[in-house]
Order: sequence, then structure tokens, then C-alpha cells
Amino acid sequence: PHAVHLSDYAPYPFVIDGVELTFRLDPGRTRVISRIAFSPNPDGPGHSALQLDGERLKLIWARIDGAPVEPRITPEGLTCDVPTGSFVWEAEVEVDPAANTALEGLYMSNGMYCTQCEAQGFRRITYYPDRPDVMARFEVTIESDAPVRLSNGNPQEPDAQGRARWSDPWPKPAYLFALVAGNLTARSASFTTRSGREVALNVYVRPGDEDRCDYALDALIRSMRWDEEVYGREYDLDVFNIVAVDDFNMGAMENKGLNIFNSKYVLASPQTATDRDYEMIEGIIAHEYFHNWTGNRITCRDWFQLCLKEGLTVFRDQQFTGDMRSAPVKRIEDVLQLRARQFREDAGPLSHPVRPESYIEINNFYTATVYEKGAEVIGMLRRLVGAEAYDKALALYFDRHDGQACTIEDWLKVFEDATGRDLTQFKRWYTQSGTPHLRVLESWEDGTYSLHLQQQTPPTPGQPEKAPQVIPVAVGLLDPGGREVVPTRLLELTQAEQSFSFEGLSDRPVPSLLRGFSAPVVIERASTAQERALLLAHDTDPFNRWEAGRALAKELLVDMISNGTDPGDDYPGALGKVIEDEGLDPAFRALTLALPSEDDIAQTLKTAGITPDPMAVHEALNRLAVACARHLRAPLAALHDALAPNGPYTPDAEAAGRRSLRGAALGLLTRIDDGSRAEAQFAQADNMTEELGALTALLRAGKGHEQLAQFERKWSQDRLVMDKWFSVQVMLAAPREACEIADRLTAHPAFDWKNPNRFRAVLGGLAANHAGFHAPGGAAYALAADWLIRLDPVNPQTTARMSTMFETWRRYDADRQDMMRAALERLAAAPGVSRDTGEMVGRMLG
Ligand code: DPP
Ligand code: ZN
Repeated sequence: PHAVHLSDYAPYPFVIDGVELTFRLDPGRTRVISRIAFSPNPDGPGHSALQLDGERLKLIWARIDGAPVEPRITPEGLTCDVPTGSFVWEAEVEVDPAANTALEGLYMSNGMYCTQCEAQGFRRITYYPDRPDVMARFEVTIESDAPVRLSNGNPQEPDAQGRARWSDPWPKPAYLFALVAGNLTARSASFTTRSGREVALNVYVRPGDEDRCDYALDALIRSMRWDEEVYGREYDLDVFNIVAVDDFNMGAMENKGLNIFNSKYVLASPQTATDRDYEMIEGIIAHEYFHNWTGNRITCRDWFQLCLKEGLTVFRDQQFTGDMRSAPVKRIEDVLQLRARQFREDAGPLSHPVRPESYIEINNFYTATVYEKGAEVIGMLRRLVGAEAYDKALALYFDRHDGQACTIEDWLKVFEDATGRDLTQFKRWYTQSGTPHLRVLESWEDGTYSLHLQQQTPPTPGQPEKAPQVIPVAVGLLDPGGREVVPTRLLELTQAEQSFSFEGLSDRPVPSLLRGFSAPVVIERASTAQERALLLAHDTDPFNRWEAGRALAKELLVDMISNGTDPGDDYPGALGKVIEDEGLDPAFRALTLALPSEDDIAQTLKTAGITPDPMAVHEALNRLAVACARHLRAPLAALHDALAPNGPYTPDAEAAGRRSLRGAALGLLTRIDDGSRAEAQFAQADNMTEELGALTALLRAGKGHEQLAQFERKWSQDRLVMDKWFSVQVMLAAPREACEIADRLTAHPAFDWKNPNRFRAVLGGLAANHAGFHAPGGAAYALAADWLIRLDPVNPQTTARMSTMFETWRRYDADRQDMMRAALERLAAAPGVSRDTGEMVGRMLG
């Protein structure tokens, strides 16, 4: 397999004046007839042969301007000589949706036809220039008995033979094509845009699921309104359709006018979905909707520019959730995710720039770095230029580039033109990989406090040397009594080392650094527990208040692990003040009460030069949790009682926040009581948040086996809830039992391993159980590798994605490294290993 390089970009020789597609749907033999009008591209290289992408297609016939042709066919596509000037290409191909287990292109899920074309699935549907800079208008005809037949754009009257017809007036790249046909039922609503367009909204699901669509529909309406109000973006078709599919590799897909979703991000009822599920549904519905402008109307020139649409759209959905719920709570959750996924990626062999420069399989670059770090880069840009200038730049972006396929250079130029700022150095955030470390030294003299900042980014694959980046550091200062004496000020660090002074202070201040997590960096600063406690109690910046508590916990855990110290009373005491502060948002208190993850502690130890022992990390976290529970028993019990449900379930942020604090209290209490409190909650729960919360509290404490069996009996017919059942028991198993439980579950009759959600529930659950995955003996590594080897020929994309469970292999001791390397080598040597998995394993082995 060969690598594709950003530097090799060349425009396509042709433009497309129109595409007509006719589908004759049949499970084993679907016929696709295409008619594509080509003209020479005035910006292209001049006359050349026609090259079209195509994979796993059976060509039945092809014609140019009506005359039969015989193109040269390879496994990747075809080449055909064409006349100079304009011409029409027509072809008929046959595909086999029923045999398509990779879930790319046209495939079947529970008897329903659906498609996934991003990034390069369209080439499995017909011969076409499958690249995002070729944009065209599509007309689609669907022949099928299915009661519901959908494609992009606006519905047309059926044709004389009763075939469904769709017309999309907006030129789009092939990756945004979609088709759905099947026995589906819809929940509908309508939305009037601010210029008066009536839009029909439909959420299509399998019959029986229609009572679980209301929240998705409501989130869609709120997203449409928000994008009008905040970004001035209106919807541009007469219909907006969403379809829920059970078999889906990703979360969802923003196809023009026809979004296709993994059903777990659409379907929700209080009985079956947790608060977390509701929040994810809201965020993903918004994300895909927002792509209509950031991704669809303005798309990417090539796949190296993926962050152009993803970073910006993630940033937009984060803003939306912050507006709908609590902005500080959302920020904390996003930073938790960023550290858990992106910092982890950046610290290992898969580290790559937000805009990568080469790939073998583009599906492997739908990563935390492109998405989450990509969003952080936008957030930094907004902070640096200010909210008003950001709005001005975005207006210019939409105005200047509507209908185009763009690059990061285009994006930055818009900001330069709108603000007059030179962004040459800022661009390094897109080209340089790795997480910068920020060392902080301080001095204090004659009422002047100085911060000396040094930046340094560790080497990453292919990038041994790093240049200084533009790092926005938001800083406030507190006096020793906890009063804010300098409100937030934005320091712009542009050099390797730089100093900043604050004059006229009467006492040496305590700095609150990197407020709101103003840049995705790691801070290195010698700090005292007293300072942390002061910030936890008094900082005006909610993010840093939380961060101070987190830092306290991490330092304590590192000390407990390396020096065998006791947890002591200081940390639980500081937590107590926060959880009892009725003036604080319950969701914020819940986040403060949560301990860092084992994976996070392992990474923290590694950064400090200590090889993490997963069993010791697990044991220390348990000890700290028990110490907190003992110290806070009375207030936790009071919280759990006081926050008991006082009415029917509602999914709003306020009610969810109360439940999350109640759940955090229960989790700690169940570690030290006989389990009766959690058992009672489990028995009484009328919603999934409380039911699953009680079950997980019990499992984490090594209890709850009877409840687990009850849960299975109650929910055996519900596929999404059963995914939870499969995952929690593996994820929360005791370290030495996790592998055996996972192994046993793979033999369960409901373990449908070809369904990505179910596969992830068990094998992803095992990888998420840090101590269980790394338990002595390496049995979990072997089990995971066995299953990845089995899945790879069936579904390369999901296999490659899940192989990242091994990305941290160099973190651990020699024994574990040997076993993990052996698992990776076994994967690499599997006969016919896919391009997807081959690339990932190759990069991980380095
Ligand atoms: N473009 C999709 C999304 O991120 C992923 N295929 O929404
Ligand atoms: Zn996206």
C-alpha cells in the first residue's frame, strides 16, 4: 500500500456539470446506472485520460457520448481515453450490499439499505472521481419495494414507473452522497427559517422505536435556531432527514439533507438512555447539522484538510452545548476528553499534526488530534483575536468560500484579512505535532510579580525538532487570602522563553494559570498543596477551581504510588468544602468529586519519568476513593438522600446535574457500605441514569451480581441497553477477572461481533479497564488481538480504530512491552491484513 502526500496535490482534470444516478436495489445484486457530464477543468493540467475511482464493482457496460467503451480496469479504478472538450460518461455496475460487512459504500443493516461514503466509500457504489474537490449536483432515482426511499436534497414526484426521485440543488463532493431504503417509520416536525423557508424535519427509525425520537428532533430544532442566531447560518433545503442505523462504524454522518446516525446517538427514552446519552445525542445532532455550512457548503480540498471541517464543527458543537447547558461544566468535560484521548495519542507512536502530511488509509485520521485538538486550535484563535473579530472572520469565510473546497491556508487567510494579524507562526498548531509543555518559573520583588514561561515540545514521530508556537496563556492573580487582585489577562507566549510582569501588588500573589484551559498544553510548575487548596476554594475561574482539585488528587496519587504514603485528610477535606457548597452547580460538584482515571495516572507517572504499574495505580485509586468515602460519609449520604428524584425524569442539564452529583455520592458510599443503598436505588429507579448508576456503583465495589442478572432479563430485547450490560461488567471487573469475563461474554448468544457497537462494548470495555487490560500474564492482550484479527477481514475500519488500545505500549515495563509488541506483531502478520489495520500497527510498532 502506498502513502498519499499533501505535497502531491493536483487539481482534477475535469469538472462535473451534473450527475444522474439510478439505483435498482437488490440485496445481493444492486445495479447502479450513472450518467455524468464532464468538461475540462479550466484550472486543471490540460487534456488527459479519464480516471475514475472504483473498488469492488462489477462493470456491466460503459459508454462515452453514447458509444460503448472498454476502459482499463484495476482493483482501484479505471482509465479511459476521452475526447477533448465536454463528454458524457455512462455506466452500469453491480454491487452486493448484503455481503458488505465493512459498512462502507452501500450496505444492509437489519434488512434496510444504507450508505456511508466518507471518506472514500462512494467508490464502492460506482466509478467516480471520489475526491472532495470535485463537487457536483446529483439527481437520484431509486427503484425498490421499500416503503421509504431517501437520498440527498429535495424529494421530487415519483417517475412514471413509481420510482422515488431526489434532486440536490447544491453541488457536493461524493463523500456527502447518501441513500436509504427500508421499512422505516418517522417522527416529524417542521422548522421555519428566519427568512421564511418551511423545512420538514423527519427522524426515521425502525418500527417500534418511534417513541424514542423526540429528544433528537428537539435537539435538531434547537441546533437550527442556534446556528441562525450565533453564526447567521440558515438551512437551505425543504427537508432535513435523519435516519438511525444499528450497524455503523462512526457516530454519525453529515450527508447533505440526509444525516445517517448510529442509532445510539438518536434513540432515547428516560427508561433506556442515561443523562450522558442525552447529552451525546444533543451534541452529535448539533455537530452533524452544523456541518451543513462547515463541511458541506464549504468543504475540504483534500483529506489532509479534514480539520478544516472537523475542528471547526467540533468547536461549534462545543459552543452550542455550552450555551444549552453549563459552559464551565462543558469546558471541564471537553478537557477531560482531550487529555484522555488526544494527549494520550500525542504522547505515543500515533502522534500526528492536526493537519497530517501523509497517510496510507485516510480513515485512520479521524482522530482525537484532528477533531479535538483541531477544535482547541479554533478556540485559541478566537481567544487571540477576540470574539468580535472572530465573528467578522467567520462572516468573511462563509461569504468568500461558499461553494468551494478549501484549505487551512484559505481559513487562516480569512483571519489575516479580517483582523490584520500575521498568522504565520500560529499556523504551527496545524503542522507541528506533540503537546507543548509549559514550564513556569516565578519571581517576586518590590511589589512586582514576574512569570517566566518556557515552552518545549517533546519529539514526535517524524518531527525531532520543534519551533516555538503561539500560546495564549490566560492568567489571573489571587492574594494569599484568596481575593482576586488581577482579573484574567491574556499573555501571548511566542518565544521559547518569555517573561511577563505584574506591578503594584502588596503581597506575593498565587497565580491562576491557563484559565479556561486557554491552550492545549501541559503545565509544569512547582506548586504547594496550600496553593492548590486556595485555588480550589477561591478561584473565580471555574475551570481552574476544578483543575486545582484535580492537580491535588494527581499529586497525592503519585506520592501514594511512589512513596507508599497514606491518602491523609487534606484532600478529602478540600473535597468536602466543595460538595457542601450549595452555591455551586451540582454538575460542577460532581466533576470535582470524580477521581482521575487510571489511564490518566499512568500517563502522569510516565511524564514524571516513572514506569507505571497498572495494579499499583488501581490499588492507589481504590485506597483514595475509600479514604474520601470514609471522610465524607455523612455529607455524601445527606447528598444522596437530598437529591433523590422529586418528580418525573427530565433530561435537562439542571436535573442531570443533580443526578450526577447523587450518582457520584452513591459511587463513593457503595465502596464502604454493604451495598444496600445502591440496591435500593437499583430497585426503585424509573430511569436508566439511576438504574445504571446503581448497577455500576455495585459492580465497582465487587457486588451487584444479582442486579446484573436482573438487568439482563429486563433488557434482553433492547439492543442499545444490552450494549451497556455487555460493557459495564467488563469495564468495572476486578483486574484479574476482566479478561475472563470478556472472554465469556464473547460466547454469549447476543454477542453479535459484526455489529460495531456490540464489539466495542466488550473489547473496548476490556481496553477501558486499565488494570484489567494490563493485568499480569497478558491474557487480555492476547484476547484482544485474537478478536481484532478476526474482525479485520470483516470490518477493517473498526478494527484499525480499536487497535489503538495498544498505542500506549511503550509506557509500561519490559515484560508488558514484550507481550503487547507480540500482540501487535501477530496482528501485523495476520494473512491479508487490511490496509487500515496494517498502517496503524506499522505506525505503533514504529
Ligand atoms: N464527518 C463525520 C463527523 O465527524 C464523521 N464521518 O461528523
Ligand atoms: Zn464531523
